[in-house]
Amino acid sequence: MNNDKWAYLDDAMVASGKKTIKELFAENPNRAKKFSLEAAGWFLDYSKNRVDSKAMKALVKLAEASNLKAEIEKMFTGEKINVTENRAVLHTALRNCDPDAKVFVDGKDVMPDVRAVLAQMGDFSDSVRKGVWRGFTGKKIKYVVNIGIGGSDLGPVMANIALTPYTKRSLKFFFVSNVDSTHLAETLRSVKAAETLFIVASKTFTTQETMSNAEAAREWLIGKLGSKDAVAKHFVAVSTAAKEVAEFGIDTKNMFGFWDWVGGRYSLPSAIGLSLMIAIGRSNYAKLLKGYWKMDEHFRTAPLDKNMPVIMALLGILYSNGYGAETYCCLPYDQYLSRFPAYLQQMDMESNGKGVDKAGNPVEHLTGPIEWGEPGTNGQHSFYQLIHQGTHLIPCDFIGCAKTHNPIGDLHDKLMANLFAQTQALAFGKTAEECRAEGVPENLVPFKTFEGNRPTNTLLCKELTPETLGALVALYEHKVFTQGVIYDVYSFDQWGVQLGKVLAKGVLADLVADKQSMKHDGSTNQLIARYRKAVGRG
Ligand code: G6Q
Repeated sequence: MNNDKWAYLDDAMVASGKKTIKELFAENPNRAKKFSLEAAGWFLDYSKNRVDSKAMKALVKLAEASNLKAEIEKMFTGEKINVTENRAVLHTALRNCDPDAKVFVDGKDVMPDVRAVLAQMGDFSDSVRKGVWRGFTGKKIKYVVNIGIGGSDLGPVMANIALTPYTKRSLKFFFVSNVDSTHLAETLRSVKAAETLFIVASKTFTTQETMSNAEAAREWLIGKLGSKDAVAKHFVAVSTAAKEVAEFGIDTKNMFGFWDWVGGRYSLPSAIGLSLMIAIGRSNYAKLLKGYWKMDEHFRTAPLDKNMPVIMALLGILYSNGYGAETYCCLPYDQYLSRFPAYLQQMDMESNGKGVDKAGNPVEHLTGPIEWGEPGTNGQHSFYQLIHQGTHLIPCDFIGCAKTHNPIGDLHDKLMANLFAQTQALAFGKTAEECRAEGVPENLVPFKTFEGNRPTNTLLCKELTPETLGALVALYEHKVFTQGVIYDVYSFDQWGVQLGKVLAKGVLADLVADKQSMKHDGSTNQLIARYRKAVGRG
């Protein structure tokens, strides 16, 4: 890896720091056109950023010096780029819509298996949607409960909400993730056992939260329907672990497989999307995959300086490592995208939240940002104040759709007006002179002045559809990939998640033991003792 590559970021900073966004627009009236591009149904306007052509060129050099093109090819062609887990990274194969495509892992073409599972999911979804699949007592399925956590939950939840207009409204969907019994209990209060299908979604089929919830749901079902035989009619599994699935009591005929080369947070287009396919139907699901694929193709083939995920990645690096911005904000102006920021949070923070480079040395730069966000316009009435006038620099992505699925009067015009106006206010601010010209009393001028020069991207599509949603997810996946390549970190492992899991086992043993071991640190021992006393085990 070329360590001198960071000099390109210095070059970009020199160019970037020369003029404010306002000055850049004054200098070049065609700026908006120049710093915009289209891909896979999305339009990106990145003109309200602190960049000119020079800065962008230097940033693209940073990507080139990181061998980005070669790294992209390694991912798409199944090289084992997830080195610490010795795995290929092939979520792109899941949505490869080319009927002749072949993608090899260890000399085996994975595409026939990908297509076979998709067909199996399609047949199953059809049978649930059409009422052919019946529960133990012969009733049709009305409630679908996905039990999974992390990558086996966040994608299905996000997409189920995002594609609500495409869902079969007579079916009700629930997602149970938390090992907090309230999550399962409240869900079970809303469903009827004889009409409920549980999808146990777990790549490993060993995750504590998911297996505990699945076992509790199984006991509840058996209790309600009075027979163990009911399990086969009300439980299916999405997993890579056939043995564990069979041990749970699920017929492996009703297991939908995927592979170790699908990372949890990248698994929405795998069988993990089964609940979504049941909700929106197989043809809409195919459109979702097509959207992903279009963005995949764009990412793989477009030159770096016209490549949407690459440009967004480079701008992110400019602000984090050039300007020291530690956070990044995603602001969808579409209620259906309300869980998109949470979904992105896992995608980005679990992928690039790493402190050592590929050689195992501590990194000397910031890696993945702290991601957060809320749908607009709600955020405008809470945290936007800090983005406008606070001391932190917070680059933001604004996401909007030209058409709404729910036209009511002029509400959508108002929503979009707010989106555009926010990016305007952040970029151009308001000077003291402008305040005075408006008659703002002198003592209030400092408070009503907006510095501006706050960078934003605006992403627009015609309408939120399965296809545009797929493309949007792929856009961010590849942005995160690009940043990981430039940061020189392994983006596809998540060792940081493991430690807490292991320690929780030791703590649990102490919570339920006859006698507390006192083998932990002073604070943890005290907390355990307090808990034990409160629940009568003291
Ligand atoms: C995602 C992570 C993590 C994972 C969950 C659930 O990339 O690996 O969020 O998805 O821990 O794992 P299982 O699907 O194995 O239950």
